[in-house]
Amino acid sequence: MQIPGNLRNTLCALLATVALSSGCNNSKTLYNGKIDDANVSYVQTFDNPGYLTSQTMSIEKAEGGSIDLTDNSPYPPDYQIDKVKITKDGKTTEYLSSNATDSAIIQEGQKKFNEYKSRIQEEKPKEDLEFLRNF
Ligand SMILES: [Ca+2]
Repeated sequence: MQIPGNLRNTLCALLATVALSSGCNNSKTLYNGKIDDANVSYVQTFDNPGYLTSQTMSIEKAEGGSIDLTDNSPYPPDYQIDKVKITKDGKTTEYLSSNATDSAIIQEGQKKFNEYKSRIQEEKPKEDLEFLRNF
């Protein structure tokens, strides 16, 4: 079949767009809700074959301030925090595990990550049961 040049270019651009968007990282929200007085979200991102590439726990306190705890996992994910982002008083500071001077912050961030991860494991089934009952 002969396809005119212009149409072919359009089709190629369209296919490239589809290929590009399907090749983009996917993210999955494992939790998005309230734990005590904090809004918490736990999101994992995956590359195209479906390998976990990073996960971030974001915790925002009602009285102000938020933290993002990110595990930029090598394969397989190690669940060890690599980045802590602290936002308070309108300022954001990032701390990295690769930076030796940031180790106290990374350690504390790891504690929070573990703490909120187990809180999510407790809260999520309760919330889902509630949802199911009221469905
Ligand atoms: Ca890691």
